[in-house]
Amino acid sequence: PRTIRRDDYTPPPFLIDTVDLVVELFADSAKVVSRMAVRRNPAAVAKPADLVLDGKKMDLLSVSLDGRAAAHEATPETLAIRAVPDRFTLEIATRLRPQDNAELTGLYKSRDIFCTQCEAEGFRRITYFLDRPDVMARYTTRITAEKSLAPVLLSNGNLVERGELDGGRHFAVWEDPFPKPSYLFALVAGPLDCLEDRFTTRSGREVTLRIYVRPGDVPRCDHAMESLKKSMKWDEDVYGLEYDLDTFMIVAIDDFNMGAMENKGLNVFNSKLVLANPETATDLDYHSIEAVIAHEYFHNWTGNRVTCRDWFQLSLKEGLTVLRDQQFSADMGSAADARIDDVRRLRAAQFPEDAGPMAHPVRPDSYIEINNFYTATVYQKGAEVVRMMHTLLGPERFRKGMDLYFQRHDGQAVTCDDFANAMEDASGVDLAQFRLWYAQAGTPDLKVEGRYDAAARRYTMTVDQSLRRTPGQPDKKPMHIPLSVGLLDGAGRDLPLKLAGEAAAGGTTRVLDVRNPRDVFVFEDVPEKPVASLLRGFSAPVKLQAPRSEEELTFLMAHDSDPFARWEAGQQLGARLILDMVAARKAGKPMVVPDLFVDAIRRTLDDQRLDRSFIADAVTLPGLAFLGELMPEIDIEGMWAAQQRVRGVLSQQLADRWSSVYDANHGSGPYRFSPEEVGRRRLRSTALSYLSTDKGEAARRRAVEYFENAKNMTEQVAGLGVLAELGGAEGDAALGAFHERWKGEPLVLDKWFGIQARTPTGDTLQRVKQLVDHPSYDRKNPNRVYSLIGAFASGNPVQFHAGGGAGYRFLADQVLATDRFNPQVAARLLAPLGSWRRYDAGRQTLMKRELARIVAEKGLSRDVFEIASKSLD
Ligand code: DPP
Ligand code: ZN
Repeated sequence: PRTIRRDDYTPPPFLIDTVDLVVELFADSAKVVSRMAVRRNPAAVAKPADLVLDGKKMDLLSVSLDGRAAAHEATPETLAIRAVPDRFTLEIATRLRPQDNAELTGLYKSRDIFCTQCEAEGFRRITYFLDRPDVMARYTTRITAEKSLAPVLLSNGNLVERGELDGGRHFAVWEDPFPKPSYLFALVAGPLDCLEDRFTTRSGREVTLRIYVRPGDVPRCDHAMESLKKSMKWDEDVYGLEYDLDTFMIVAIDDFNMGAMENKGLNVFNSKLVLANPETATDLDYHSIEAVIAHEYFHNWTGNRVTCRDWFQLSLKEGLTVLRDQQFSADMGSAADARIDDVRRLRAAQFPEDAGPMAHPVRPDSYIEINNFYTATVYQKGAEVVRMMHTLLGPERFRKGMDLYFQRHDGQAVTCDDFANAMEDASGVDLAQFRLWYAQAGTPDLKVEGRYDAAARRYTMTVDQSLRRTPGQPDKKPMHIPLSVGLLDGAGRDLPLKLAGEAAAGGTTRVLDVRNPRDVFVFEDVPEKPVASLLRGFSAPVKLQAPRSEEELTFLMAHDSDPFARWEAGQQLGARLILDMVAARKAGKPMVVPDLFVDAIRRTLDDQRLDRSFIADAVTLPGLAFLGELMPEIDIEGMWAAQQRVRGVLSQQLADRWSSVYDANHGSGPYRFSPEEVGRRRLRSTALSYLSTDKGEAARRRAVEYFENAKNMTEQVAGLGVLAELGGAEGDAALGAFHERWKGEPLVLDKWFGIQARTPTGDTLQRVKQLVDHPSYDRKNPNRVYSLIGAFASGNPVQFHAGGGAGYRFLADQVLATDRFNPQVAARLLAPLGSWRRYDAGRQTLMKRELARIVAEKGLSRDVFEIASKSLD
């Protein structure tokens, strides 16, 4: 397969100004006629005689140029129109079979609903086109279908006409006034009901909002609709950005490879990110729905009005839009929890990616299959990069930069550099070195040491940065890293900060510009030896090493005024002692949990000033993915044993606390999705989980009671998770009861699959294998696959890496089977095998063996080939 390189970019030789599509839908096929106004691009470098369009997996019926037959030649992935004039109308007819399209890209059927997914390169499966984001056209779409089969016909933009046709058919014509790249095209047709609402923009535009779902699901759309209205208001308030069409539509689809898609005026969503009521959706679902509705809505400006020049610039829209949805979530709930959540995710998914064979810059340099680059690096680290600009510029100048970006580039397809230029020009802040964040892969290591000179009342902070080599990038340059710090006095109060050379102290949190392999920062007029609070708010996506004593960390846990840093101190302390225990275990010594840690957790539980979500975050031990990243060689059994030991000790020694937390947070009244109520439920289920650690009779009784009395899905799932881990008769009974109750609700059963796949104890692999054959499982539905196979391979390291390679073999078998019909999903499953270098020699051999078996397979997709082969390199 061919490698596509960023440096090879050239402007398109032709432009397409308008596209008139006629899509006729039938039970067993679809016919598409596309009429395009094409002209040569004056900015093109080359002047080829032929127009070469992208296209695959369809039947070409006819081609005509200015109404006459045109000389053309088709290959499996292109269509060349010979010797074309400078300006012409091209008409192409194709036939496709949406009902056989299991790749879920292009035009496909999700049960009885026709829908499309065109990002990144799906439009070329609908018709031949210049399927690249820098070709922007105005679309008119006429859809026809049998009325009884597809009463609702939708596409982008505004509905301009609809009516009846002969033979029980009908039609609708949609016109999108905004030029857009083909990846934002969408079409939906089928039996759908909708929830309708209105929103008035601040300049007085009346917008009709519609959420389309399967008949019967309308009562589950209220939360999505509220989330949409909040998002629209927030974008006006915070960024001055208004919606620009008369209608905004969301459609929920059951078979969807990703979370959701921001098609202009017609967002298509995975139904799990739309449908919610308290009986079927958890707090986490409510939260995800709010965040993803916001994300896709925000794309209307950051992605649609201003789009990407080429797919290497994907983070231009994704990093920026993730940052915007993170800011939104922070404003809707607790900012501290939101930030902790962002960082947890980054560390669990992106840090391992940055340390593995698929490590790539936020703006990648090459790819074989672009679908493999919708990654944690492009999304989450990309958001961190934009957030760092926000930190360096401050909120006002950042907003000026955004305004300038839209002023300059509205209606254009641009690059990450264009974005950085706008930020730089609007603020006057030099971002030359900062741009390395787009170019260099890998997570920087930051070493910070402090020294206090009592006589001079001076505190000196020495910061060393380094960046390890990553594939294709052996040598790295020093980065520009914003390091946010504070200094605490002996009573835990923030000291005013004055850097050497400054006339007066300014503020208690300062952002230091780290730019060199070593930087030294001197704070003056420091009255006593301070405790440094480092990387406040997680001001940069780095791994921080600082030689702080356990006492200093517990001090920060109790006093730091920055909630992120306060939480982080606990995580660092927890990680340190777990890793010490792993080392002790390996050396055949006992694993000891120091009293200091137990005391610190007890103080956190007793601190009346903290909100419940924060307490729940703070008493949750660092996860295995995060811990693994801190080890030279990942010792799964060691980490698991140590983590369980700490849990056991906390469970025993703080038993009275867990009991009282559990009792005090019982809650009453109907379900509400509010930060307070979510926090209460989280804290209570965290306590339940600690209370269940000993697996005793009392614990089992309590868990059963909690599960059986659950008043909403959040509590049911929490109870089921605990019972599944406890196992035995209670575990089986609860799993059986849950399935019996929810067998008609696939989205709820995903939780059932997921809990079983993530159970760290028992014979999980055997169970997962049985579940693959369960009548409620559907190997063609991405949500089922991610819930079962994905959860096992990515969410259950203890079991995945156990059993002498049986988990690896199972995953490889699933990848190969899935690759035959859905390469995107198959490639996503594969990631855990790529981390083989991080394990012991025995596991390395076993993991590589499976990767080699995959690479050797005939007829492998580009998607899976790229990940598997790069993983072996
Ligand atoms: N562009 C989508 C998103 O919003 C992904 N397909 O992330
Ligand atoms: Zn996005």
